[in-house]
Amino acid sequence: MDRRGFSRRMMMGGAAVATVATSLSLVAAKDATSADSAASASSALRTAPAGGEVRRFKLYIEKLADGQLGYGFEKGAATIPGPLIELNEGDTAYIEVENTLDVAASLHVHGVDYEVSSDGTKLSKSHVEPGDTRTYTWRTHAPGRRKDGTWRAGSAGYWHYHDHVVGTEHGTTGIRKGLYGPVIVRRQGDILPDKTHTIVFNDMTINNRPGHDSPNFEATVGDRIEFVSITHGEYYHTFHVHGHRWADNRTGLLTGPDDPSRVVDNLIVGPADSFGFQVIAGEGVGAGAWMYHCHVQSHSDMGMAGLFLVKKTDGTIPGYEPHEH
Ligand SMILES: [Cu+2]
Repeated sequence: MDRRGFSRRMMMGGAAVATVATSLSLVAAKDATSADSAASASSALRTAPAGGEVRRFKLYIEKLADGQLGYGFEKGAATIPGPLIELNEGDTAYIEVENTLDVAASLHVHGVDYEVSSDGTKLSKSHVEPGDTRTYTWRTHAPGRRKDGTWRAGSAGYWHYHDHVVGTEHGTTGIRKGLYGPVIVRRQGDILPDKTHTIVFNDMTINNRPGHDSPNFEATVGDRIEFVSITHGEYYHTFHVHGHRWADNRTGLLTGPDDPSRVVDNLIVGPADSFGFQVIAGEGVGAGAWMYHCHVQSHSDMGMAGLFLVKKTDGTIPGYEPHEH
């Protein structure tokens, strides 16, 4: 256990727990001096279990107070982006969608397996009329060899769902007004984060927030933070985070010293792209108000920028004046 893990446990636990953690941490710290520190940290990692479960979700499609649209797990609780749907390879998800709008809407997903009756398009008559409810079925699978010897990819990945009906037969108005959300399918053994944040570049907004009012995301130094990046709308963007890097592969993490994946801190993205990655907040750089933004200069100048607020364990952020942003 490293110092950051120790400090976080101090903050999270009560005094009695903290005392135990202190003595354990000291022993662990001694061992770590002679061992590889990464190996020491990995002993505390949580990983994704095997899939194969049947999962049931209820999604409400709603109009928000400001006229935008959102998906939510509970009535009156719709958000932009919609809630994260997290599955493990092999899971089947039944998603009951209730459309509370006065126009038809749908749920269309990328990346997972579904029959055309769960496509979420008018073309396949798999939309939801106003006031109606429809259950969409998503299946996922682990990778494996086909009978012909070729390799079939698994479902694991950073995907997303969105409306495909409101406004046009491609859901252009629905997406523009906020009907989208993240899907993560994990493979058994994938490292689980402490927290997941979704950042959607939609036209010139981030998560449909107006320019210069983009969402900020908070973490404490040492937290394992997962970001899901999704793009919608009319434009191309580039996704950039200050002070942190990731691997341009399925998980955003290198699997070992010989993993050939390119390490990046900036990726070009276009409509309906999605990817995700994990960072250790402030690793090697410390606490701070780290910007994330679209790196198309005119876009960042128009407000496509927000903050990854990485706090010290005492809750402070060096050099950060909240009112400056
Ligand atoms: Cu941009």
